[in-house]
Amino acid sequence: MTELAAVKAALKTQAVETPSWAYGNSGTRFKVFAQAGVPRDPFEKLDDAAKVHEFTGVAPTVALHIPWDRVDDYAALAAHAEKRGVRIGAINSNTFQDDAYKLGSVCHPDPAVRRKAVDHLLECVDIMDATGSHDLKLWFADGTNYPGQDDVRSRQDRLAEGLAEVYERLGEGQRMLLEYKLFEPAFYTTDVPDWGTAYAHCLKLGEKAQVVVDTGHHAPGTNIEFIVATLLREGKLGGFDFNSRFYADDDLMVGAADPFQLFRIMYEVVRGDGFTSDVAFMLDQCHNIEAKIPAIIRSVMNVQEATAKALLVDGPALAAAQAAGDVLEANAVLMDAYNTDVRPLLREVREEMGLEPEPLKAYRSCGWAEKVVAERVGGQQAGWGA
Ligand code: LRH
Ligand code: MN
Ligand code: MN
Repeated sequence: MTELAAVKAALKTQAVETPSWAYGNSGTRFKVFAQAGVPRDPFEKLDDAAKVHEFTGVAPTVALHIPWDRVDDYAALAAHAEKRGVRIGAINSNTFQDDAYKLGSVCHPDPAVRRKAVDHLLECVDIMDATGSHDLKLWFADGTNYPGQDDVRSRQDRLAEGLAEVYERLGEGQRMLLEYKLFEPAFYTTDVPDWGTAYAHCLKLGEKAQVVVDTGHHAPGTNIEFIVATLLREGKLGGFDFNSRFYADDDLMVGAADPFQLFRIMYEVVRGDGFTSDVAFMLDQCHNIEAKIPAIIRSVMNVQEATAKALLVDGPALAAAQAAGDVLEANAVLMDAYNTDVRPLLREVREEMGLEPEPLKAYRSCGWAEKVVAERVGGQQAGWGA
């Protein structure tokens, strides 16, 4: 295979998972701007996700968030996905929107609340069984607002205990993906604030536990690609929640705020064989003011463009420059790849996949947006922000 053929082959097998909640109405804590035609239930979210896959060819799975996507019959939901040409991806737990969770969920000082939280996580594994999903994605809003509010060490013990119970329940081929976040909603301590804490818990739990890097969950200036490289080296990178941030957890389209950072991350993924291992490339975004399906298509394309550039890095030239201590040349090799216009290459890749070369143009002219605006009245909110 020529080098270019190998790049194209990698791009064709890329899989970006889209989040069900990105298809629903969402907003900030100040206002949810409702849009016409948004899905009214999880089945319709899958219909929209299928459109993203139809026009990009690389978005075959859809993450669910429970209870936002609660249905009576999960097997029916999975069958619906299959009929539309997509599959159910990660099951995201939600232990942050019940009154009971004011002081935390799995780290709560009251064992009854911890029980409720762990039961919810176990329910999520049941949903994985019913839908064929193999990833349980855990993010905890747990933390404290004031020094002294609770014992930091005891909270870690409670977390470890809860995670261990859920870990034991995982079946063959199922994973637990633990996501960290620096702050919010807790403002003093967060119980899983960083990759180190997530890594320590995952290491203790075992092979089926891995870390999720949400690109919006770091302090400004954090070198995320270094974290990616480290986790990959340790076999502990389970996946990404991709999005962009300008300030905090902004959940904007990935690659919008800092495409160079996305390229650097994807380069470490390529360098660490992340494409051949089981890393889940998920989006975790909210489209508050922009049209949702086109925004998700744009996001998938942004990931593709960063990936294409990362794949184009001239590895031998880079290694030679690095070995020679040629700082400027090494940097130039990387920047050459970053500055390549990969859009013609991606148009070619799509045509070879039997797709329209311009996914956004193709989507806009397919009539889906007009159809759902006419048919769907009373779109569902993504779950928060009201
Ligand atoms: C938390 C988070 C986590 C949740 C999602 C809705 O900020 O990133 O992944 O499940 O947002
Ligand atoms: Mn996330
Ligand atoms: Mn987030």
